[in-house]
Amino acid sequence: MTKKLNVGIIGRGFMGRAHSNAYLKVSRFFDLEYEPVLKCASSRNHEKLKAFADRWGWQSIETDWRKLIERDDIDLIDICVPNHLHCEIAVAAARAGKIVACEKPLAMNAGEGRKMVEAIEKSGKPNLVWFNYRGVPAVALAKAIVDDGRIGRVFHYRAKYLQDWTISPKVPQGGDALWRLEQRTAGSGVTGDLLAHSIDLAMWLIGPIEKVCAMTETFVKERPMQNDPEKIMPVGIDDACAFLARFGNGALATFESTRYARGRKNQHTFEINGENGSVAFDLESSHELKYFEYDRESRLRGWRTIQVWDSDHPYMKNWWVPGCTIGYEHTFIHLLADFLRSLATGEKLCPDFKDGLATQVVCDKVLVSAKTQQWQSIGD
Ligand code: SOE
Repeated sequence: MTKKLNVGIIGRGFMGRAHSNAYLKVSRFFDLEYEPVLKCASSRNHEKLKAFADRWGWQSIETDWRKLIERDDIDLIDICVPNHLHCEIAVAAARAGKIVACEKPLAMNAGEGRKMVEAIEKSGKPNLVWFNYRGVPAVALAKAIVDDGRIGRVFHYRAKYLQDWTISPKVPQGGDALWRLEQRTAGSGVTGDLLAHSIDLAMWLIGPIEKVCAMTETFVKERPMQNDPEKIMPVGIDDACAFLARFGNGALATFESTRYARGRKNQHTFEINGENGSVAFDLESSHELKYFEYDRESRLRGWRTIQVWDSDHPYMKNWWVPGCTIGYEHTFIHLLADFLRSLATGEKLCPDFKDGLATQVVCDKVLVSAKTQQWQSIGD
């Protein structure tokens, strides 16, 4: 018998759609004890909310998220609103005894993140941060290769997250769609928005980061406000960020992110070099994992490309026949499937608020380092 899990989602933008799709599909493709029910959607604008709820099959709507949290028929609150609202909503939801799922980055800064962890730990309720790229089958395969000890001691980690959509100074900041460009609502720029993904993957794959040394740049210093185009305001976020890192296990890393890499729409890559091998991933070819194994006969040694589309690859047996590729939206479905499984078994299978906080702390230190031009220790 499946148990129903009543979901209340807050936010109806890009992530509201990605998560709604995951709630709709997960039980169709994965055998799970818990089945999400799209119970209620919440956002401020009644007309837009109604259209969103109708399109995705949410059974009811609330224009005030507080009312949603007070409802007894809701088990899980999913937060898909701009970053500046995460903390208040998550703390209220935890106090109301709900399971809480939150989009990344966890918060505006580590201070808020700590409040969120404290509230959820006090409630004892399961929690999730949607670091969806852990759900890419090729990334999960890289994790299995590293965990199996196949590449041995890790020396290097190299990550890039590149986009190009903010190059024009005419792109406004703020409002519904462009809140990621406004410091008040986003907290930071590429550091919180994109590098948070890279940092989460790096720490999941390799272990904790010990110290960082960063530089950032804001190439476009002023932008019009989306809701008031006559108003030109300074830009407070980082457009680009690059940092060096040293891991606790001694590995060295470089991370780079920008929204000014012309031609790169969402290129998210990492390469890990170990004593006995290397793995490399590029989201632009998301069904592939490059793997180099050192212990082969030297004449035959070389990088190979694993097509991660077979039924014994992570998550793939739940989809189509081998060779049929899957895409971006599936990463959310996979994370959700793991989370629902963890609700049944009590195992930790997903990034939680504590992981979100660990990434947030690194993001904060990266920004401090860029400002002070000094190395920053993560533990301080
Ligand atoms: C930014 O453009 C963005 O939408 C991020 O906010 C997402 O987390 C990333 O996965 C895709 O790019």
